[in-house]
Amino acid sequence: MNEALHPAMQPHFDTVVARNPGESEFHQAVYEVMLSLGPIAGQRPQYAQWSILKRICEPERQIIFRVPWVTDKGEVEINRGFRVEFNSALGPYKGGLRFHPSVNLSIIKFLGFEQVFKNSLTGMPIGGGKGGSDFDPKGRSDAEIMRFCQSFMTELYRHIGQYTDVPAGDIGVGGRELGYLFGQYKRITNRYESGVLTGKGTSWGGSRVRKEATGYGTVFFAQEMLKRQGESFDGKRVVVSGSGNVALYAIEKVHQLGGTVIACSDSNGYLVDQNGLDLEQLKDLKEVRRERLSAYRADTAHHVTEGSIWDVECDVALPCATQNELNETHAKTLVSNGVRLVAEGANMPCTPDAIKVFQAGDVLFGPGKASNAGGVATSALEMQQNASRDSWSFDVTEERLQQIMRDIHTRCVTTAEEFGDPGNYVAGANLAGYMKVADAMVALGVI
Ligand code: NDP
Ligand code: 2IT
Repeated sequence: MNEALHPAMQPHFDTVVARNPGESEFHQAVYEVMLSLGPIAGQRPQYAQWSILKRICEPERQIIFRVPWVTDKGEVEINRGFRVEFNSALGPYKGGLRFHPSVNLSIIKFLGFEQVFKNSLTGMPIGGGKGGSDFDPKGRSDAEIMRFCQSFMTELYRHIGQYTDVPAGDIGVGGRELGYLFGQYKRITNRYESGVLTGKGTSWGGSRVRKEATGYGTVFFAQEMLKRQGESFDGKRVVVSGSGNVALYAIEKVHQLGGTVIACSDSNGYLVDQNGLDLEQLKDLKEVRRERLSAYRADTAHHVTEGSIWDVECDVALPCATQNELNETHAKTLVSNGVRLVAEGANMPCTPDAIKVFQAGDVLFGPGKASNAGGVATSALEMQQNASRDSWSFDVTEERLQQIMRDIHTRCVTTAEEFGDPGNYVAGANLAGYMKVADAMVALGVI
């Protein structure tokens, strides 16, 4: 975070740091948005009117709660649960739940803050929020996962609702966890309120394409970026970090568009196969058997536990694992290896210094707020289907997703041009996302 902020933004940023001590991820997310907002200062005085910037950095509500549960051995474990309801100017709070041992208030606040602008950028009527727990699902039995989810929802249920706050999945929370969470909500409230959670199974109120949406959406967004340069995925060598929900379906869409994914990773290392990864084997490994990548078997593949996945030479890099997984050094390696495009499938995977390296190196860079918005956008489509008690086909839903990603791309491009920074997707996404929320906040008064 070396680049100076606009003088009108710096005091606001200093206040955020002082009011939220020690929350480095949250500071970083605020810094990245404020860095892009410079051109607004002076040009759009209406946003100063009701101190929008000051209010937008303060979550509307922050909930922290105890989650007690019993292991298979009969021991009592205690975890911490979070839900940060960040901004509801555009609609009910919307955003995922993350179960990972690293989760703390700073991480949930950074994710909630990002979500506000991402959701705004989708053009759908959804506010922003995020939640989760420091619970570690790795190595836990199915029964333990169920008991944890039930205990988590026993507190969370009082804060959520289809018109209030609509959680979904994120790291460590997929279809299985959402099932247990929804079951407990239904039991406690005695309501089959489908629209209270998204990412549900398709047989009990879920939307087709939601599982695939974040990965597919990221690749659709990257496809638009390439198209603008007269290029396509055809023949491109692609590296995708992670091997979870976002990564697997990014790999699937790249393969469908004629590219070859030659590497992916998990927290124990990375897998390289210059002939292209076998997606069916990966899905079986990760979605069914819940195993480590080291269990993958192919004659031409090798598993690496040293160095970084970003050492692998490629045309396109899609970071789809976690925040700050790609730093300045990694970015320099990618640039010197000739990378053409980087699009974030994860939230804030590239550090600010890495982004500067890409931009200085003329690499097309798609920020997560824009490129990974397909997941939450399809969640909004799921809410739409629930509200009308309807269920759309895979093709219809995928077409809607692709159009949403095209629209987000156009919004980023035209806003960046409008503010005199053509081709800068970071500026375009932050400015467009911010203005829509800010307009609504001005209209709704000081609340
Ligand atoms: P999953 O839990 O399905 O997969 C996460 C993947 O990232 C796993 O391969 C995991 O490896 C790896 N990973 C997670 N944390 C770390 C870490 N600290 N260090 C190294 N590797 C790590 O999560 P998702 O695929 O859903 O989420 C991935 C990213 O995408 C997150 O940033 C999330 O916020 C973002 N995102 C998700 C959306 C969604 O709809 N799911 C929507 C938009 C963004 P391991 O198994 O070894 O832990
Ligand atoms: O970061 C994200 O956008 C998500 N984890 C998905 C949120 C959602 O409500 O679908």
